[in-house]
Amino acid sequence: MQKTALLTGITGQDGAYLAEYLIKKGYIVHGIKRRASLFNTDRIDHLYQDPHIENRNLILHYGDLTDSMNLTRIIQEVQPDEIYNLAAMSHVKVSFDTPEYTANADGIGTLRILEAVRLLGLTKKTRIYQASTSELYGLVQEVPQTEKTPFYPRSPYGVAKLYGYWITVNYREAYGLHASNGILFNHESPIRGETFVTRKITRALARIALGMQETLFLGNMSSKRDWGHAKDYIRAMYLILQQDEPDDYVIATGITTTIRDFVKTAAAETGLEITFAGEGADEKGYITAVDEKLFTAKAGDMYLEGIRSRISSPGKGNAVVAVDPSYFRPAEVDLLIGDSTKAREKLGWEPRYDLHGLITDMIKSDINLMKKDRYLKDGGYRTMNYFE
Ligand code: NDP
Ligand code: GDR
Repeated sequence: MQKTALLTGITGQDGAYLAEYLIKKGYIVHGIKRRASLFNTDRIDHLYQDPHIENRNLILHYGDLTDSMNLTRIIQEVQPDEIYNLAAMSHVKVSFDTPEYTANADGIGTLRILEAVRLLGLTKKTRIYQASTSELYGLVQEVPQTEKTPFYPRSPYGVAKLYGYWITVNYREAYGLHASNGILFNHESPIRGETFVTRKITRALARIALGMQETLFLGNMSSKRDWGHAKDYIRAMYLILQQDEPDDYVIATGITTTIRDFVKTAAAETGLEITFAGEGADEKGYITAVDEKLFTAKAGDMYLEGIRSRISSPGKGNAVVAVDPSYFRPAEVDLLIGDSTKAREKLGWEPRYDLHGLITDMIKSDINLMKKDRYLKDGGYRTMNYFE
């Protein structure tokens, strides 16, 4: 029997990878996209089929997590075997600017889906995956974090997701729904949103290498994150819904790295040695050496002269990384490191990428992307400024 899945947030990073994965497994995938003034289906364009052809395996519906009637109607029409609730206002810093909307979409949005499944009499048929997050741990109460570590969210996003987590548990216990939380630690990829720190770094380094950007401005470079590859993490979502019993699982690599070290490693991947000098808001990063052979292989020899001119001693010359305190958060999550023993033992889940593999993938893709911009610019065509 061909299975049907409904994905909220299908236009996002995880939605795009999961849709591709499920289609390859033979699913019919339905997705909810928001109405936007521009096309917002870039990440799933390669899967998208002309709506005029029959027997499509990817079908999109307009919708929004803040609209119960819309969600109920779509769930009724689709009668999904599995729902993956991936939609969210997912930016922690932005959640401080839009706390009410974040609570509505990320918190109550989860309730709307659970309640629609219940009201439509689908409790026995439809399994639900809730995209929970390591941001629940916030001010961490234990290192590393497991399924048993108490939560202490530190942002409107984290608090909204806390509601999403518990309402999922509550519907499971109260109504017997097959509803599970994946407590996923940060996961990144070449299609990660451009304003999350890893992608911001890999894109900026690619632009610096090609002579298109002077400086990368960052916020707190001392926080530590447990970063995995999104391709590995969407496999865990699928496995969670294939279990006989619903449950909650931590998905993480178990290795944590500072933002500063991510910058250094991503730069090294491009052939650039970055050395930091200074403290706090005055900390800056300088290109102190170039591995010309590696740089040529990654970026091309036509950019060598430009990058040589950026070499300087730490503390002197023109920095390529600087701090902009406007990126600091009103409350920060300093350290995340997950223990995914339960997922490894019960789901048989293992990540295939390590941090180095993730960075290689992201840098390669961003250099390609920025080369396209560079050619367009050199040809006199308009390109985006990408100001955040
Ligand atoms: P993205 O920000 O890339 O994607 C979010 C998706 O949600 C997009 O499709 C977006 O649409 C959609 N969306 C946002 N608001 C609404 C709304 N009100 N109604 C309907 N759709 C909406 O996130 P990721 O793919 O990285 O993450 C997927 C989920 O996992 C999110 O819930 C996130 O909070 C959670 N998570 C992510 C982690 C990570 O490291 N990536 C870790 C742990 C949890 P549009 O494209 O139009 O903006
Ligand atoms: P996070 O990811 O908040 O962990 O949430 P993000 O990449 O935004 O920040 C990680 C850390 O980097 C620091 N930082 C910066 N962050 C951004 N975005 N921009 C900067 O310039 C910058 N400089 C330093 C941050 O302060 C933070 O400490 C992500 C999202 O995907 C959530 O949806 C998800 O739930 C969690 O990961 C797990």
